[in-house]
Order: sequence, then C-alpha cells, then structure tokens
Amino acid sequence: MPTNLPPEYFKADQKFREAESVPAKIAALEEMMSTIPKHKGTDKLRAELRRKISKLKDEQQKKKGAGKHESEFHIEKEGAGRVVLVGSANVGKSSILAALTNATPAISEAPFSTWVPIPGMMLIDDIQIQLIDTPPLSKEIAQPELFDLIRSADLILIVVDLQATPFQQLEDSLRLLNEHKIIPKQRESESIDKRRIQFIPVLVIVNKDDDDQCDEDFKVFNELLEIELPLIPISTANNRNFEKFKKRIFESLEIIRIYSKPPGKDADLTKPFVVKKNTTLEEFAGKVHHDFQQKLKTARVWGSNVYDGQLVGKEHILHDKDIVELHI
Ligand SMILES: Nc1nc2c(ncn2[C@@H]2O[C@H](COP(=O)(O)OP(=O)(O)OP(=O)(O)O)[C@@H](O)[C@H]2O)c(=O)[nH]1
Ligand SMILES: [Mg+2]
Repeated sequence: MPTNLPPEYFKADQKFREAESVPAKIAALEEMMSTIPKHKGTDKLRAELRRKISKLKDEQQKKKGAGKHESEFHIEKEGAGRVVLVGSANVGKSSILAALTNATPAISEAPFSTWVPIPGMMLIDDIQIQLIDTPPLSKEIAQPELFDLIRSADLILIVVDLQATPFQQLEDSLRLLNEHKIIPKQRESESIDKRRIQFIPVLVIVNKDDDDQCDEDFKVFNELLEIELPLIPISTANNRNFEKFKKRIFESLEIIRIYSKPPGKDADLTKPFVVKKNTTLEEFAGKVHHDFQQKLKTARVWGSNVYDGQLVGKEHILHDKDIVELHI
C-alpha cells in the first residue's frame, strides 16, 4: 500500500466496505480512484481498483441484461455538495424539497407518499447544492439501498414534525441510522468502536413551526431534548426561517467559495471554486489546475484575515469568499 494516500482515499475506502449495492460500490471505488495521486508508486493500486470497477460494472451489466433496470436509489452526484432529507413519515420531507428546489415530489396529508428518492438542485447564494428527498425511515419499508444513498451524503437533514411526536421521531431516525452504522459526525468523539462506522454531519430540522404559538412548543422541545445535535425550527407552510435554514445548510457542509482572479483582470464573481474549509493556497491551486500546485510561487489574496491584495505563501489558509490571484 503506497504511504502517501490522502485521507479522502480512506474515507472512500470505508464507503466501499459499507456499500450494500453494486452501484454504491462502483461509486465508492471511482471516488477512491479520483483521490489517488498519479505516480509510479501508486500504479499497482490504481490498476487493482480499475480491475475491481470493471468487474462490478460487468456484474451490473449482467443484472441489467436480466431485465433489471438501474436502481432508483442510485443518483449521480451534482453540485457542490449532497444533502439528504430523512425522517419519519409525514414530517414534511417532500414539502422541503419542493420549497427549496424545482423538483415536484408528491406531497400528501397521508403518510408514506414517497417511495423512491427524488433529487433537486437548491441554490444557496451562488452555489448549487444537491438536495435529495427519501422515502420514510421506517424499519418496515426502508430498503438497504436507502442507507447506501444516505451514506453518500455530505450532510444529513433529519426532519421531525413539531406538531406530532418530534422526540419519538428523532429517536427513531437516529436509531435506524445507527443500526446501519451511520452516526452523526458531531458524536464521533463519543463513539468507542469506530470500525465500519460512517460519521456524517447531521442537522435536525424541526418542521411545522408555523407561528408564535408553535415557537413555544419548539422552546419546550429544545429544552427537554437530551440529544446534543444542532437544531433549526422552520415552517414549510409559510417559509418561516428559510433564509437562516439555507445558511445553516451551507455552514454545516463546511465548504468555502473561492473566486479566482487572473493577474491584471477582474475576478469572475459568478463562478466560485468550492473547496473544503481550511484549504490552503497550495491545495486550491491544485484544484484550479493540476499543474498549478507544483508551479505555484505565491498569490495575492483579497478577503478575510489579509489586507487587500496581500501576498501570501503556499500554506496560507483560505476563507469563504476570498479572491485569489495565483502567481505561477
Ligand atoms: N402545518 C404544516 N404542514 C406542513 C408543513 N410542511 C408540510 N406540511 C404538511 O404535512 C403533510 C406531509 O408532508 P410531506 O411533505 O408529504 O411529508 P413527507 O415527510 O414527505 O411524507 P412521506 O413521504 O410520507 O414520508 C402534508 O399535508 C403537508 O402539506 C408545515 O411546515 N406546516
Ligand atoms: Mg414524502
């Protein structure tokens, strides 16, 4: 095993081992491939992965040939992050998808109206985030593939209904995720046995907080809740707190936007590069162009923690909305 593999490789490797369906396995292997630095020391590993991918693709093809169509639970990743809505029946997951994206899921007073996941794209400021609605998290109907899909999320939104049984719903959802080895990232330090566990950030959405009267119920819910997870009350009936909600999603994804500026020209402020929080200048340069990481000499930065146009070194940590002029 080459020694210089990045942490993303091991994360993807874990996803592979946890994957319960062929498409999820292929997606995880492809992710592993994309994280391996290309040099002689990794040739063998890359060849091995390529072999595994092609074997699985053959397997998938055979299944398709046998009359099976591609699973509806396999959804291509799009945008700067994947956010998955989960929760008990009738809490308002589909309503949230419809409110934040152009998707048109079935919404109904009757529970169990969603049977397959539905994706949509949600615009937060200037970036697109993939939002996926899912069938209810219930022991009786949840399929293994649903958990594969949830495992591929960058952020899980657990939705509860303030006007129903929010404590029970939150507890049930967390238990079911736990049984499938999905644990909120916020609780990683409490986990003793970390093997085969996927830790994913969670934000709890307390939906149906329609008016001031409901606010009182939310206060009580918040005070009595013993589970320490970030919460946000919203109402999909009247878009209450939606701006804050979108901001919280962005923050929970732990990503930042960087605008690249060619020397002597203005920055293109319409198309940010989206990178992880705490990305260094050097890592960012590699994102702009793989050659740039090595060729990079210095850069000028406009934004946080710098004076306008300050020259910074390769180890400089970038911040959300920084404008960067790379000098190579
Ligand atoms: N009062 C109120 N009703 C809401 C709100 N959000 C959704 N609803 C209603 O709650 C019901 C269920 O909404 P859905 O969006 O279908 O819920 P779901 O979680 O997708 O349900 P399943 O797909 O069955 O799991 C519908 O009648 C919605 O109109 C809200 O903020 N306030
Ligand atoms: Mg639904």
